[in-house]
Amino acid sequence: MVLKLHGNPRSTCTKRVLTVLEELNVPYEFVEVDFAKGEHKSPEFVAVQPFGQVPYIDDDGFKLYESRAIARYIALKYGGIGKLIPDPSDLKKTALFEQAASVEQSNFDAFAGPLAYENVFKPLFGQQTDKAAVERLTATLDAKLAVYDTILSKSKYLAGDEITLADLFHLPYGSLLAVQKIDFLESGKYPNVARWWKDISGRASWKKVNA
Ligand SMILES: N[C@@H](CCC(=O)N[C@@H](CS)C(=O)NCC(=O)O)C(=O)O
Repeated sequence: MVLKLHGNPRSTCTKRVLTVLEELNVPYEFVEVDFAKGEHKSPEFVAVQPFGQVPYIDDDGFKLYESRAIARYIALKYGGIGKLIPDPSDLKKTALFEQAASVEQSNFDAFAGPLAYENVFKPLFGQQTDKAAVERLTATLDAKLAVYDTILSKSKYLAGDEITLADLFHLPYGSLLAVQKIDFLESGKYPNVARWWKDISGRASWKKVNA
């Protein structure tokens, strides 16, 4: 049975998984979860994803949630050895990959996610943006990307010279920065970041998912 992805096409976390499926040409069926109808809070949904959030996958009866865990599972099962994620038997390469993946969650998502919440999602729901929070988050993200620039001056991608999931994980919230007119990824203020961002955001997989 083909892998089923239960998600919402506008959700950043769903897009994170879709990008990996497209990148690796994995056949899948998309099952749209209707937020407006509250389908993600239904008892059947919460029985699989206890937080009532998208996405989750059903791979021939094996159900898994958390977009980054799903991405790792898909890459290891369908990607072939060493594609987007190192061969698990290579301890040092795997450790460097996990370091980069952790950097994304701790130093990017932790600020770019709340920024998108303030500037993009709150207005959509008729809520007031907290301007002080935006200022604080923007300044922190700026400082974090200065460090990214140093890391990316030494290697092509975050975990070395090969692209991995750790790079792709940045795409959904990274793309929302431009929507907010926050141009740290593109302006050239951080030239190595700009080179890296142009590379990963130009991939056919992401272009398709973000179309
Ligand atoms: N850490 C989770 C986060 C999941 C998440 O926050 N999903 C959002 C969409 S991107 C959602 O379902 N929001 C609706 C809600 O929380 O009620 C993951 O990466 O899968």
